Parts: sequence; C-alpha cells; structure tokens
Amino acid sequence: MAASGILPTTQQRYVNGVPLSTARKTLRMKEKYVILLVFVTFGSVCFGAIFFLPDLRERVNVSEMRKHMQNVDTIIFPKPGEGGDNLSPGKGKILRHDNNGIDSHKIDDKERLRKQMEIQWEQEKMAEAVAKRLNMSKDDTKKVQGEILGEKERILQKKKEIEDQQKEEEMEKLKEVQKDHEGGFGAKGGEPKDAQAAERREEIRQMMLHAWNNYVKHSWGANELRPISKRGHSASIFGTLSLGATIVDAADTLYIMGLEEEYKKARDWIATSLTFEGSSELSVFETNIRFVGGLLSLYGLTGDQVYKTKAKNIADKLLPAFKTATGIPQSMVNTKTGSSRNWGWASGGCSILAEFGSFHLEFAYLTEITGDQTYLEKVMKIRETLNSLEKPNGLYPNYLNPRTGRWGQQHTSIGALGDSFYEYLLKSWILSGKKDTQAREMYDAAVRAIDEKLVKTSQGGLRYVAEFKSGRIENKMDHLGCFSGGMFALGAEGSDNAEKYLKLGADITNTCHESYDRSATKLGPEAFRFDGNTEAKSIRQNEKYYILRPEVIEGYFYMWRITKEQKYRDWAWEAAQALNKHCRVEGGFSGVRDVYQEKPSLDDVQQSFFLAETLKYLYLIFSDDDLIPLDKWVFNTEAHPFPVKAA
Ligand code: DMJ
Repeated sequence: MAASGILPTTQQRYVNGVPLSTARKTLRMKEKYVILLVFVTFGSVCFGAIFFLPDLRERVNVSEMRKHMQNVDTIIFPKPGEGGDNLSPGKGKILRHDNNGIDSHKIDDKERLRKQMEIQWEQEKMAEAVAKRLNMSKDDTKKVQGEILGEKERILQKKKEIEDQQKEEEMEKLKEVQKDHEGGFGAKGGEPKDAQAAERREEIRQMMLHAWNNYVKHSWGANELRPISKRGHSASIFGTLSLGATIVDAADTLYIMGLEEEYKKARDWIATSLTFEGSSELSVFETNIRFVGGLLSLYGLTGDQVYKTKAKNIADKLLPAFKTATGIPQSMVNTKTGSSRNWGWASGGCSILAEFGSFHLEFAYLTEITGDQTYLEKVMKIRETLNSLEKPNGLYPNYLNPRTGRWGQQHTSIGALGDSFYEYLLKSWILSGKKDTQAREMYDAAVRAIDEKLVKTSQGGLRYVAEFKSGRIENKMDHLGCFSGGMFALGAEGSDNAEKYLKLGADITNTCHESYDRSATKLGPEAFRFDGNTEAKSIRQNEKYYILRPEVIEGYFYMWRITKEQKYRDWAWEAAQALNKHCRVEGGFSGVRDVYQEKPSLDDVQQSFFLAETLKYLYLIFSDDDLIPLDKWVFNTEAHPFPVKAA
C-alpha cells in the first residue's frame, strides 16, 4: 500500500543531481528506514531535553528529575488499580512493586528492571505506531526498536552518572559534618572478649529477633504489636495513623546488632512508606524522641540521606506547637492543620517539663546537619524562658503555662513529668563537645537542688529520689526515675565533686535493682515507695505493673561502662532472664500487670521502646566498649545515639 500523503505527488525527484523522469507515489524501504530514524532521533532528543537537560542546567537537582520521571509514569502508564498490580508490560500496563512486598536486597535490581520495562514498552509502542504508518516489515520494526532502546539507555546512563556524582558530593559534605561529630559512620562490633558475655549478648540478639520478627509477621506498618492477640496496636500518643513507630524506633538497634537483613527491611519501609502527611493529633514529645530522634540517629550511624530528609519533614510538622507567647511548645499538634493544645489533665492548661525540655538534642543536631537555624532557635528560646524564671528552692516544677510563663502546680519529680528535662541538660553539653556550658551550669544547679531537697535515705539504708508534691515530700520513686542513676554517674565527670555524684549514681541504681529483686518476677513495678516498713515496693495496685520499660537496665548500662563492676552485668542478666520467663510469649514480648505475682497476667502490648531501648541497652552491656563508645556518642531519651561534636 502506498504511503500517501507523505510526499507531494508533484514533487520533482533527483538521483545524484539528475532529475528523474517519472514521479513515484510510494517510499522505498531504505527511505522509510531513514525517515523512521529521523523520528527516533527526534524522539530521543525530545526525551533528553524534557527529562535530562533541565537537570544538567541545575546540576544537582536529582529529586526534581525523579519528580519528572514520576509524572511521566502517571501520564504514560496507568496508575495501580487502573490496570491491576503485577501486570505485564506491552499491554498498556507496567510491573509495579508493592512497598510491603519489597525484598530489601533486590530493591536496586527491581528499580532497574522497572525502568528497562518502561523503556521497552514505550519503545515498542512508538516503533509500532511509526512502522504501521510507514507500512514496514516486522524485521525493520525490530531494528528501529533497537535504535530507540540504545538512545534511551545512553540517556539513562548519563542520568545515573550525574546522580552518582551528586551522591558523592553529598557524602563529602556529610563527612565535613561528621568530622565535627566524631561518631561518624557505622557503629558495629563490640565483640566481647569475655566468653560468658558473648553468649549472653547472643541471647539478647535472639530476643530482639523474636520481638522484631513477630512485629513483622503480625503487625507490619502498625505502630506496635499486640503479641498475644497477634495484631497491630496503637497508643493515643501516636494519634490515629499507622506510622510504623516500632520500625523507626527499632531500626538503629537492628543496625547496631548487625542484623543486616532486618535493618534493610526497616530502611526500605522508612524510605518508601513513612509519611506524616495524614491528619492526626500526635504527641509532640513522643514524635520527637522516637521518630525524629530515631531517624537522626540512623543518619548519624549510616550517613544515609533519606533519614535526614525524613527527620526534617517530621520535625517541621511539630513546629506549629512552638508558636506560643513564651516559645514553650504545647503537648499535641494536628499534623494537618497545625493546631496545637495541651493535655486536658495537665494542671491549668500547662505544658509538661519533661516534654518541652526534651527537644534540645534532636533540634540542635538537626540544625547542625541541615544548616537550618530554625530548630536551634526554638530550643534556645525554651532555655531563655526557663532561665528568666525563678525556681522555687532551685527546683523545677513539672508544669509551666506556655501563655503566661508561670509555673503551674508545685510538683517536682525526677520520674514521670520531669525526667528527661534533666537528662537533656547534661546531654546537650555532651553533644556540643562540652561547649554548651550554659546547659552544664543549668544541669549542675538543678542536680544540686535535687540532691539537697529530694535525695533521701530509707530506714534500711536505700537512697532514693523522692518527689515534692502539694507542699510536702512524697516518698515514692517511679520506674521512670531510675534512669537518673546512670545520669548522675555520667554527669560526675565535669561536676564539682565527681566522687559524690558517681556514688549517688551507684546508690540509686542499687535501689532500683532492689525494686526488681523484691518482686516475685524479678521485674520492677511502675512506682515503689518508702513508707514505714515498705522499702522499694509498691503498695498500690495501680503501680504494680511493668510495661517493658528500660530505665533500670539503662542505669546498669552506664554503671557498667563507667565502673566495670561485674555486678551490673549480672543484674542485667537477671533482668533478661526475667523478661524471657514472664514477658516472652509465642508472638513477641508483653508487659505484665503485677510484678508481685508468680504468674502475672499480661497486658498484650509490645512497646516500641522495648526494641529501641531495653534490648539495645542489654546488648551494649554485654558488648565491649568500642561499640557506641560514650566519648563519641550520646543517647537521646529513647536510646537513639547521636554523634558527639568534636571538642
Ligand atoms: C521512653 O519513651 C523514653 O525513655 C521517655 O523518656 C520516657 N520513658 C519511655 C520508656 O519508659
């Protein structure tokens, strides 16, 4: 059939400059081929101009390029759902990968395969259309397809070269920051020389695998696992969204334990599925310490850019909560509208000391690695407000009104509501390479007041940190307050009396161990008291539960690292055995309702901090000190290590 309409029928034709006497209405094969090649070249140039040249001009904008590619996807290919999922190319459909089913080892290969299939499908369609128009044979069509494929591969190759170069440049920049924060890349090893420690460390790794694998199996993507009913669980602090809290909280522990396959699975989920774009009201504090802290720690450990970007995006969602007259953030924020408010139960609409006082590590490090001053400004404003206030007896009350800047109810505690505020003063100083002397001075003053006013000794000789409530001392200590044993010991160096504070740390850790040892399960209660004959035991039913919390084991970790006394490893092993005996079930680990019962009933929740903190501290206790050394790393309050700035 004639290819009518391509050349005007009256056009004079020449061969080697000699006019031909007859006019012809059809094209020879060679001519068709040449025309087709012109199409191919034109098509390739357009392809390159649209997707490639803009990036060449801007040099480093690979994410823009990616956006272009994604847009093209949705124009050329049907969206998942329109054409089904795993469908073959060539039928107007493309093989797509479901995030949940990703084999983490093969993600790069899959991406390459996807691109190749897209190219091939596009090339086939283009060539088919032109060949039909030119009435070409199948063989010639194939040849042209090859030409198109070659061109596109060359363009993609060039694009990849630019992406690689950009990655290299980013790694160089990161190394500059890391030079300052010496923790630097990677933190693996710590293989113990001691054979018993090695065996125990391996047992802790197996416990982590049991907790993680069950989460993966029964509640992947949910915030937490219900290990008995074997389904997802979410506490109100995470709002209504499934944010994979366990994945983000556990990932650095997996990395540190060298569980590579599991770590990669977590990393891929974070890269592809972690988003705070939905509408939900979240706890600003919990989101910061678990999500922002977890991601920043992963960035510090691996240098992987994806964590920095995600941490920044999530931190930005929290910023509206800081828009108050004093700069003291409110407790909850709506991720969509940005509206924020305080807990209904908090005295007079106040913000909570432990919450608004636990942003400094994350926000200072975020400013450091992004160069964006916003985050540091926010936490410095909090500090400025606190410094302008008078502290009753040198103590910080747990409640502060973010509008008036006045203290609320006079309740001071190193446990619930107060705890990590003190921790962050000390650790901000450490993170800064000991340059943030203002933080150190605030810490020293606060601890001096606590030591004078709240540290008590029981009749049986146990030292504890009491609470001050409604004008009187309450002889009670929370499990949460047991972290302070480690904090006092860590803060001894750099204080005006290292021996005194190291002893205080050891005494508090000993008391917290007693609270475990005096129970039937050898696990400690949520709170314990010192009243009359009661020593380090709960008397109220609603204080007898244990929800897999880390603070006592955290205390053993610091005491072990600082003193190297074997008893801390032994106590940690007692706790690990008790966890296996009473909390381990087929579907993971669960909290218990009453530590004083031989066979306690279970609460059916595997808290994300069990994987982030409890198991991480246990593992580090049985590792040698070159794994996360304390002069190079500092842990946030959720046990996520950040690299310390060089002194
Ligand atoms: C963790 O989320 C953090 O340690 C926080 O500071 C208070 N306690 C829980 C675990 O007990």
